[in-house]
Parts: sequence; structure tokens; C-alpha cells
Amino acid sequence: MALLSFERKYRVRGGTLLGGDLFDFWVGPFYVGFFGILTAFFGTLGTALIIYGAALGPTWNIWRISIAPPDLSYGLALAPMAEGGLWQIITICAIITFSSWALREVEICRKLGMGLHVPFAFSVAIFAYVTLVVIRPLLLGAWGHGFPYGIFSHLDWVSNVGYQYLHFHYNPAHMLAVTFFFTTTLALSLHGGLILSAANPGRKSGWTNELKEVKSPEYEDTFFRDTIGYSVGTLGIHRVGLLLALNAGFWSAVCIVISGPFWNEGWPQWWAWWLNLPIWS
Ligand code: UQ2
Repeated sequence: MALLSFERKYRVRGGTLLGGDLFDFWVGPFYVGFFGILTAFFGTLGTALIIYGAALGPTWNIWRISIAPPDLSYGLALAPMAEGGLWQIITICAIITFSSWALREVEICRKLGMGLHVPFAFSVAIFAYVTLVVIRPLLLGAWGHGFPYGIFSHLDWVSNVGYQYLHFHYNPAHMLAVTFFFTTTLALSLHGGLILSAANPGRKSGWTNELKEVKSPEYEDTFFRDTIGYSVGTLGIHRVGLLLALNAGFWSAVCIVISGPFWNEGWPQWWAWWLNLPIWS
């Protein structure tokens, strides 16, 4: 369908979850909706509060600006603005903004009559963030367990929390997460390479700019059948890709939420169950 007639078919009322027809409009190419308004409002507010927090000092060095959570001594209470209160409000703004963005995606999916895979995938990323700044701090009893909002400072946080458990790479959920991240890059490089190779078969000869015809999916299948005896298929590779990526985010959330709330020793010590198996004696 041509783009213009498609636009006419798609840009119709309906599919909203909240607000009925009231916010059911576009600004230029962007669909707004009730959740678009929420996203814009809380995204702007949160960003302004980050800039305000930066203005409180001590630096404008972009790498070193940091909005820290409250001290552990505040527990789960609200803290004064300059002592972590900003971090608490910014966190609320962030969660409302991310969730509204996901729900705006849902409304667009409903308008288009599409599946909800994209907002679902985004929800897994939101879940990983919420695990870090809400679920784990709640389980540990202090907002001070959240990570600071700064470029270097959040790296320092990851390093410090990692060393607190001696060697985070021994965390079995971390192992799964890392494996899923790497396998995601393997799958995307195979898929990206395969699609581009089929779509760009090259010139007809060295003496012309005429291009050969784009290859059909049978060539893509055959390439993998010839190489490894199996092709997962053109739809299948996208299922594999989504599954791998969602698991990377999910196990990342699991590996940090079990660190502290469910395991207090170093992660290398967790493997004692293996060393203590009766089969060794
Ligand atoms: C494939 C296929 C595609 C692909 C790719 C494969 C025609 C265009 C990449 C090959 C993928 C396989 C065999 C699975 C890889 C699994 C993991 C866990 C990396 O067969 O169908 O469609 O892009």
C-alpha cells in the first residue's frame, strides 16, 4: 500500500487505553495520546530536576555530574531534596515516563492492529531498571541501595557492588545474562550479515554499475543448511533474537536482585554446593 493511502487508513480514531478521543491526535509525525502527554510532562520534569541537581554542584563536568540516592541511614523514608530527595523524585518521574512511553506504544500497536511485542520488550528493560532502583532497595530496606544518576558515578557503583560480592562473574544469573547478551550479538551479526548479503548480491560485472537481482529467502535458508545443516527460518530468526534479548535483560535483573536480598557472601562461595556434592568423597 502506498504511504499516503496507508496514512489515511492508519490515522483514524480509536485504540486508546485512556482519555478516549481527547488526546487522540498527532503532532507532526508523532502520535500523542494521554500517555504521550504524561511522557512529555514527566520526562521534562525529571530532566529539569537532573539539571537542577547538577546546578547544586559541585561540578558541571558532564562525566562527573551525579545525582546520588539518600544515605543508607534514611532507610525507606523520604530524604531532603539536596540529600537524595531529588534522586527519589527523579526516580518517580523516570518510572512514570518509561511506563507511559510503553503504554503509548501499546496504543499505537492497537491502532495498527499489531502484536504487542515491542512494548513487551521495552517493559523488560523497564523491569530491569525498576529492579535496580525500587525492588532491590525495598528488599534491602533503604533507598540508598539504588544507583546514582551520573556517568562515572554509576560505573563506580557497579564496580563497588560487584566487588562487595568478591567476583560477580561467579554469580550464576550473571553468567546467564552475559551469555544471553553475547548470543544476542551473535544472532544479530548472523542475521544482519545474511540479510545484507542476500539484498546486495553485487554488480553483474566489473564493467557495469548494473546490479544483480536480490536473492530470495531460499538462498538464505540454503546458506545455513549448507553451513550447519539447519536453518531456523526467516520468521524464526526474529523469534530467536527477541527471546535472546529479553532473556539478557531478565537475567540481568535477576542477578542483581539476588545479590544482597538472597545471597550475602561472595559469589565464588555460592559454588560450595558443587564442591560439597557427596559424589566427590
Ligand atoms: C536463518 C534464517 C535467517 C537468519 C539467520 C538464520 C533463513 C533471514 C541468521 C540462521 C540462524 C540459526 C541457524 C539460529 C541461530 C541461533 C542462535 C542461538 C544464534 O536460518 O532463515 O533469516 O537471519
